[in-house]
Amino acid sequence: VEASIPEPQREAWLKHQVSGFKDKDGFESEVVRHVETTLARSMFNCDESAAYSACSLAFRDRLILEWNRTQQRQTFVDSKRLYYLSLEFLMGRALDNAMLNIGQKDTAKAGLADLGFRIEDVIEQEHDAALGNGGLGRLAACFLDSLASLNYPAWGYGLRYRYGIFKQEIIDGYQVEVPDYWLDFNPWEFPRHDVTVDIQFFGHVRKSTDENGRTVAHWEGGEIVKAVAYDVPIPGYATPSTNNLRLWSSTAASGEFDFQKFNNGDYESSVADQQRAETISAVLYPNDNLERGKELRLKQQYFWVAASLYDIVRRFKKSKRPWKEFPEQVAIQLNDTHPTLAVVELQRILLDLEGLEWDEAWNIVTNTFGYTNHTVLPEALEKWSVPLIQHLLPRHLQIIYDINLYFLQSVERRFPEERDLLGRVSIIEESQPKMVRMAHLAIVGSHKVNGVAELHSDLIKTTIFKDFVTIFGPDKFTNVTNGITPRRWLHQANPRLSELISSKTGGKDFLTDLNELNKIELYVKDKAFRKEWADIKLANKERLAKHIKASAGVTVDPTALFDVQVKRIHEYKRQQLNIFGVIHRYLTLKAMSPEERKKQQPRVSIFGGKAAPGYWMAKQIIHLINSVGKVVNNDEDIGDLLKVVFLEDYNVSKAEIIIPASDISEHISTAGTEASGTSNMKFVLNGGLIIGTCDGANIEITREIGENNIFLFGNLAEDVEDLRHAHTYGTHEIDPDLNRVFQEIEKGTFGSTQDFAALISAVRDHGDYYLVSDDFHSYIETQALVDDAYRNQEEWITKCITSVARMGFFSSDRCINEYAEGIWNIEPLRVEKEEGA
Ligand code: NBY
Repeated sequence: VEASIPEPQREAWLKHQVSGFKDKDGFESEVVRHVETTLARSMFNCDESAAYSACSLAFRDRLILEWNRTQQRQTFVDSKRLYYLSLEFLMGRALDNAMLNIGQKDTAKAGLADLGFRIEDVIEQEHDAALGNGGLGRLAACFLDSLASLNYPAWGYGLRYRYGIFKQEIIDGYQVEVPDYWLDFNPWEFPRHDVTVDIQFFGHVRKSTDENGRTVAHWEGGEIVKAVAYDVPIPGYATPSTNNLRLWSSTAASGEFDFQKFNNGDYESSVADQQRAETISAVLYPNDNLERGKELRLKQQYFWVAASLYDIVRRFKKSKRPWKEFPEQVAIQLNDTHPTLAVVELQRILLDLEGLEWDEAWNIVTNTFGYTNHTVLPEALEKWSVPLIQHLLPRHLQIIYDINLYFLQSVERRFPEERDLLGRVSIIEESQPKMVRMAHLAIVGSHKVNGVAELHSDLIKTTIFKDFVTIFGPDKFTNVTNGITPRRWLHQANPRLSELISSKTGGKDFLTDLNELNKIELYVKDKAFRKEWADIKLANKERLAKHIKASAGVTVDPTALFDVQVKRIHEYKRQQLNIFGVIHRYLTLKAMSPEERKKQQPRVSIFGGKAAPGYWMAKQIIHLINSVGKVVNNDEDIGDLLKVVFLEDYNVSKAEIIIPASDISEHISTAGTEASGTSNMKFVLNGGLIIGTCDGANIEITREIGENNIFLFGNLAEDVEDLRHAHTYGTHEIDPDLNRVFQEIEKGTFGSTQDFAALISAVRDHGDYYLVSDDFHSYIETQALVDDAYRNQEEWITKCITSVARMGFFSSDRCINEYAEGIWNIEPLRVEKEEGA
């Protein structure tokens, strides 16, 4: 149906064109209007939550107008678009970000004050949009901010989970998971009940022959679930460009079957069908870096991928271009292997529905996709069982087999001598049951494959994907080092530091060109600048100290060294190394005379992060941290010399409080296991130093800021294999200091020894896979260097300022420009600023 208004009537539309609020007065009247009409309340029952809702709606109205103009412009120019497919978008709060990106936070602050509210309290009302696990999901959110800020035509596609990542409660020192129902009232989404796609599952494949003698496959039967689009506007910073994040929600298809059941009086089963359909988008899987092969997860993946591709193809077909131009109009990036079925689905559309020949279709497919790998951990590499795919997606399995056949044939022709090569690179693993290796499928189906930091990109080329480099050549494999958005992670999270920087760099340009930060290096010796710098850090630490008191009940001294490790709890990230080090510190302090103790640097060890609900070892680590805290924090010999805090429910909005308050943060993964890390960048950007291993982006951070400004320790990635081999086949000597720590735990100093036995035996008896003992001594020594360095506050501040000045490289703007040029081949498209806005 043509929905466009005919020419003669358009004048009426133009005459009544809507525009958002322009100033404080306009803002206030929008807020009052929303309170009184949209929310049906009044000044007699307007609490902070209502103020939040109304304020958000006022901003949302503005955003959607710019969204409309951006989308119209993109449709009109019809240039190439990027589609970023990610099962996770860890957005955090939207209101503060929208106010800052639009440049109207001061307006809102004054307006809210007139209406009787403090803007900070209003911002605090918002529930985090927590549709992600950790780094991978937050990276997607930073990318959306940069894409919009750089005016790239780009959409994100994801799932609208009813429950985001669980809320973490700490009860008696243990993690307890509570569901995160966040959609009660979400002013940031626009339901598009008119944008729906029917998604098919199960059924069978029938083959027929068309008039040209060509075999045609028909996927028939099975069941249909309906995908409904929800759009979230993504504002660019200091630009009218507003991109779209489209999230799909599942619901029952209102097909004949339902009606029949209903008419037959089978009301219960028609409700059950509805519920079963809604289950698909109900919950985010809470595993990071672990794949578990659940059927519902595969359903999620296909549901989301099929809906997104249908949408993308529908948009392309409107342009009436020939199919071969598809890759000139469309770039699709696969955020890890989670959306890899998109490769198969596009091939199916072109082959079965559009009637293209295999080779022509496959050419289009491979020129469209790019694949980003985020891990080398074997347990995180996705595999799906062949029988499961056969059952759920019978036609897709056939296509996967055909892709594999043609791929292996070409490999065999080129490497006839290499008998083992075929088995190693095959998309199908010949196990029992057979498995589809999603990373292999993603590589074969894409024109570029990238890692997320230099070391990681080198590692995938020399280890897990080595054979594919031989087959496709080295140019297919590339690196794009991760980045973070300075808008959220500096300007929003640390407004005073942002203000100080802008006063020295000549305005806010550093927020769109982060290399401008290097100008502050000129002020590294400026007394007033340094004083203000130190004041800001202290104020941020005071704010965190208040939060620690309120949430964990622990009193901490804001002048102590704040040592922070916040990230998902995982053995490879080695929170156990950190807590063993804390115990070592405690024992060392206990052994000192009171006089000696007075000379020691006071420290607060702050932990935060969620363990996957099924990851027992990670949960034991949390329990140990809390148990150590309970003992240390109540030891009168120790006092303020050492406090140990576990902050409950680490998420994006808590990160915005924690990160600006750190003096040192820990990024201490076993070398070669952390693909990049992105919080390392956030901490340094906020004037904190880091202690870390030679892993992920730590290496490039060192290169940028200088090795005098970072505390590196531990074995190198190149030595890990040999060390592990020695643990298993040689004698495994545990570091003596670490052994003392183990003995103390086993004495029961920190309570129930049973729970902690597994943490100890992983190191002592089971091969110490993560090299905790090998790195322990070097870690303890380096922590002592941190204490010494911190005592020299003048030197310390110099290190901090110098580091911040050199962090320009780690903007996600740089990162997105690299993708745009090297992988997506897309150009910015500016939208003119609206008259009078
Ligand atoms: O991606 C992280 C990496 O660990 C980190 O080093 C990197 O900086 C970041 C961005 O590139 N990976 C990550 O967060 N992965 C997940 O959250 C994740 C989630 C689900 C699954 C696997 C990994 N899964 O298979 O279900």
